Amino acid sequence: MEIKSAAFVTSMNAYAAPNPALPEIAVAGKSNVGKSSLINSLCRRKALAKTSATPGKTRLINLFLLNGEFHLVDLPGYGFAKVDKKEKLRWAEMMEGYFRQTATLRLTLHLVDIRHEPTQDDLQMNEFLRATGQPFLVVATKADKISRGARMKNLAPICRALQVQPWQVICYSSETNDGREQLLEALEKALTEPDEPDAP
Ligand SMILES: Nc1nc2c(ncn2[C@@H]2O[C@H](COP(=O)(O)OP(=O)(O)O)[C@@H](O)[C@H]2O)c(=O)[nH]1
Ligand SMILES: [Mg+2]
Repeated sequence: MEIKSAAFVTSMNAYAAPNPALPEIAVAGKSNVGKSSLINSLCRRKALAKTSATPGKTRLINLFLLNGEFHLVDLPGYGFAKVDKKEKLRWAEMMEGYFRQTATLRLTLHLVDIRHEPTQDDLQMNEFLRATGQPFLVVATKADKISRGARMKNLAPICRALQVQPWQVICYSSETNDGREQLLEALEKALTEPDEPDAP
């Protein structure tokens, strides 16, 4: 799949199904893991999604329209240490509301930093995706920050924690666009074969 066009649609405090309700791909992960950067890299745009060196900035659900065909949903990040209880609750309500109300979600990209073991929050996100039966794909971000040789070693604890196989994880770099083709293929598959039944 090629990304021929990408446009910002809207920012929402609480998810309301857009009209028209196109297929959706959601991007979830910790604050600062590289969600906005991945969206920009995927769309080959410098500042379509706002990136920030300061974690915890994106506290809204941002919607982007790609190829006029599907929505990319930039979900608010979690795990930002400085937020208070009220803010955490607000985050949980937004996320819960999103997954409850979206009827067209095809795939959630769960981003984790390739350099670190998943946090308690990452594990909770993983459990949530499994519990709700959402198809998800683990994307290990900032792959340019380690050597290629170190990838497998770094992936091992990530795979163990998130209960996926190394070959199911896409290593991604928004700096070098490494992993971009592989991710586009996965998106195309998710968008064109949404109801593929599980193997018997
Ligand atoms: N080296 C490197 N830095 C990255 C990559 N992705 C994101 N970053 C940096 O990490 C910080 C947070 O990125 P951002 O996309 O705003 O994270 P978000 O909070 O998950 O949306 C920014 O300073 C980015 O420049 C990557 O693939 N490689
Ligand atoms: Mg962001």
